[in-house]
Amino acid sequence: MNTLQLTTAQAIIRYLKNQSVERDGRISPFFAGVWGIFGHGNVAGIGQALLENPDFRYYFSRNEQAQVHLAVAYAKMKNRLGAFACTSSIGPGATNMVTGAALATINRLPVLLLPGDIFARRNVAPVLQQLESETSQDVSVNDCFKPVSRYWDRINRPDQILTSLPEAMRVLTSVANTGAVTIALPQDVQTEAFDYPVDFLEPRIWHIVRQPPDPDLFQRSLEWIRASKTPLIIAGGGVHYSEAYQALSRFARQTSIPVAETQAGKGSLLYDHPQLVGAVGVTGTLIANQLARAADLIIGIGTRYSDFTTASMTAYENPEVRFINLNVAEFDAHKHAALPLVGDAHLVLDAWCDALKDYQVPQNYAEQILQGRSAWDQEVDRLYHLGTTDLPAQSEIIGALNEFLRPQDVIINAAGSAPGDLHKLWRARDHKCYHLEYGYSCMGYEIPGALGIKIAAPEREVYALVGDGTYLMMSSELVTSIQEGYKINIILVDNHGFASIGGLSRSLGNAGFGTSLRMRNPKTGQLDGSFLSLDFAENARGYGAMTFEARNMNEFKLALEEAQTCDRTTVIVVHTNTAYSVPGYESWWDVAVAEVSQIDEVNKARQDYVTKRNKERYFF
Ligand SMILES: Cc1ncc(C[n+]2csc(CCOP(=O)(O)OP(=O)(O)O)c2C)c(N)n1
Ligand SMILES: [Mg+2]
Repeated sequence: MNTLQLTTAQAIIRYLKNQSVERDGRISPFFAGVWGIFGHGNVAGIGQALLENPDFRYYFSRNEQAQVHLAVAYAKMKNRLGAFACTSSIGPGATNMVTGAALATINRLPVLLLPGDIFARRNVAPVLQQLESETSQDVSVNDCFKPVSRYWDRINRPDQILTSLPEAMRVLTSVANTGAVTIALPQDVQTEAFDYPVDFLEPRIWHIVRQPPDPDLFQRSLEWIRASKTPLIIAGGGVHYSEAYQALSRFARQTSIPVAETQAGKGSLLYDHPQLVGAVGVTGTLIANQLARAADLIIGIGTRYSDFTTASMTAYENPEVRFINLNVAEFDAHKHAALPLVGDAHLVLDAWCDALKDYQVPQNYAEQILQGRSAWDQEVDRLYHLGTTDLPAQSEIIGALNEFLRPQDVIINAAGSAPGDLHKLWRARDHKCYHLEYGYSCMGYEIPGALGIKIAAPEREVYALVGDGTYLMMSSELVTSIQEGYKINIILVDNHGFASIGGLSRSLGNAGFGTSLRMRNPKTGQLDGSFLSLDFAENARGYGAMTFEARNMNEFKLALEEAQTCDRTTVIVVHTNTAYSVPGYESWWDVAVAEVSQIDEVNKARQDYVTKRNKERYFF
């Protein structure tokens, strides 16, 4: 057997750069490189290996959590056909990645995490940053990754990567099981040499499967669809990952079945598609929520049915409603006692098109869809153009962005009041123009995420809509965007704190307590003093960004135009008026309210809560 003597870390990097994926006859390298921050736990191991392999690019992030966000956004933009690895030192560098790992796994997006770990050779323990245990020497902080990883391993001998890395690749390229993969790398093992089989380091192509459905269940799905008078498709992220856009569009046109979209599924159809009824659920459109309520058949395609999609299980009121779940993951396919069609969305939608040539929704239903769509279009126009002259509404900011961006440009967001507004209001004119991380809804995802998208698709302009709360939590990758020469655009909405959680707090009788950016007030002892005086533009300028500030719509539109001419990252700080919030449209979200309280408003909110919770359903 031909072998090559390498350190564990050198072998890992060589292996990673030789992995490719293939789908529909197209082959591409799987890894675009490694993001990392060096410390003593990886600098002389993985760091040394990266130095020796300049053709496998090392990217230097500011924060380990952010680098995972960045990697995940890249993978999402690539519809999971590409990914990054992330290296960290041991201890805090490693645990900083745990949040990113959870986000990746929840959103079913691939990322390979290579946290440094404590010495496998234990004689020098406890090493700097080691968590000691009295009951085991086989515990480190990296055990925290176990519940948030789809595959987890610790490499205690150099030869273990021979079996571990192929497992990592199997999971990363699995359509049903992908997510965060964590391979913890003890600091000493990274540097130990071993004679690796040359075959192990040869190029390898992983086929991304398109799984056909079970034939019997497929036949039954045809019967269920034919029997349905008021079906509704809910398109989730799976439509993107299967790249089933054309198939879905054709099926919806042919049958006139309306299509609603989850956050991850938005962009499955373009906004002018005649069957698209828009967002569904808590942040849904009026027409989509009305159709969901009355539907006798929900066809979920690539959706996890989060509580935002199901309106906390209150969305489907028809006593006869049943579900067909088309999903690559058996786990999701079985939700809500559905007919579980485990398979690829593209394949099944094509097969439905062929088999259901005789099916059309009833005429009156088709008309309801048309009318609902046109009424919604007017509502969006209204919210885009409220006509403020002073501090604008967030919906106007979104409208101006939607009208300014080219179809292929990307809007990204994850947390705050913007996800709901964007879900309802964004008009998608390109399948990949809308990027919402709403599985984990993690504040801080937006700026690193924007950079990940830009690296995945440099030909597109990327605009991150970022709350002031979110900006304060994680703004540092602005620096990385400048370092790497990738221009991203930040629209920073300054509304003095958490408009979203503040509104939620007030709606539940809690007076917005602790949700605005105010000084501690010596008189009350509370955080109800004057607003913090924050100059976000000054802050971003310090990072090297081009900055603009707007206090009305005219200034905002002007800033957008000026930012477009800049050759590097831009930040537009726009001050808004939260009084003009976008309403909800006949939906509900279960946020538990105190059962007893000394505050009248809380007791009232509780009564309302108990009534609404009664509408939550189980499906057996
Ligand atoms: C990391 C993280 N911490 C806390 C939350 C809970 N949370 C959701 S939205 C929000 C406030 C966001 O404030 P901001 O970014 O200013 O957006 P706005 O609500 O003003 O639109 C918080 C704290 C979260 N989603 N992510
Ligand atoms: Mg805010």
